[in-house]
Amino acid sequence: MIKTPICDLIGIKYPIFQGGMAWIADAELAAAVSNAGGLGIISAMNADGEWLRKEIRKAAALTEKPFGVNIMLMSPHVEEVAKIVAEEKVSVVTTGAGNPSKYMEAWNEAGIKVIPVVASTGVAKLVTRNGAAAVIAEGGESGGHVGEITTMVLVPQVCDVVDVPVIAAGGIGDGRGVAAAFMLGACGVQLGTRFLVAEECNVCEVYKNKILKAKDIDTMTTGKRLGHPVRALKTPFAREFLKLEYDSSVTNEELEAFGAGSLRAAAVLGDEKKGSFMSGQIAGLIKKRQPAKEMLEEIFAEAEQVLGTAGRYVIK
Ligand code: TUI
Repeated sequence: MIKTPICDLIGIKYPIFQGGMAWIADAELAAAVSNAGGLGIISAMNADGEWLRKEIRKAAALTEKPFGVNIMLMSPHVEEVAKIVAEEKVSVVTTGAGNPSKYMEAWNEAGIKVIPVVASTGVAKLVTRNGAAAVIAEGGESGGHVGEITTMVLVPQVCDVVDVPVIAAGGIGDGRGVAAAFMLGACGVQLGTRFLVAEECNVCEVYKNKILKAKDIDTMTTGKRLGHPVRALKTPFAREFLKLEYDSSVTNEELEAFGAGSLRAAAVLGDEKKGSFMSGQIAGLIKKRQPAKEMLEEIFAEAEQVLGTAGRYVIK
């Protein structure tokens, strides 16, 4: 059996979070992951507060286990959703794409465990000083909005500067990745891409099939020019975005407009020309659809087996 400090902190069986993927991580996926023993997370994405309130209540009706909400700090509705998570008293709030410090006092007062995603040691130290219960150190192998530093490099450095539990994210897709994260000092993991092919994930079939077919080199990052690089599968849309990004006659506003609605176009419509199929580099490792429960059982059985052999090159 594997049990780490994050299991006790949150009240979960397996030390695994499901990433809060915009347009994808809904109440059904979150509840399925929580029921399976991990921490399911609803993405507040760019939706308004009332949508989120309904989704939180839907998840609460589907599971008695703890679940979380991910707040994307670039959302136009961030102030409203920040209030609603406190009113609804969700167990955990994770944040992404920015510094959540200004909301943290209110969330902590509401009894929420605040676990920000960080992409650098600087932000890790800052959020910990401001009351983070744990941090998710996310490397640039991840899908979606990414930082520069890889998981291998980021996780041990974050572990060295904070005294709260560290969850590793980015490039983890199976039990070997979980074991490696533990070796780097993390006591939990967050996976996004693998959950895209969970039976309970409502993302469209086109998206799931693209993940299942992807190879190691099939993702790319775009959007550096706009200050928010995004990793996604190499599709006609992503290649066109990169072309426009390198074209100095295209303004940033035009580039933003080209990208608007692209995540919904991928997740809901499966549109190759307009859709941004955000995915981590680990997609190449993901080969089968499974119910969330089976996925978690398989990942942790493998982690246990791998960790059992961790000392094999140590000569005494
Ligand atoms: O947030 C994510 N992944 C996301 S958000 C998203 S929606 C979106 N769509 C288009 C453009 C931009 C966003 C899709 N995927 N992951 C967590 C994450 N957070 N990765 C990196 C960071 C991060 C970056 C800077 C966290 C903190 C940070 O702090 C800088 C600062 O001081 O503001």
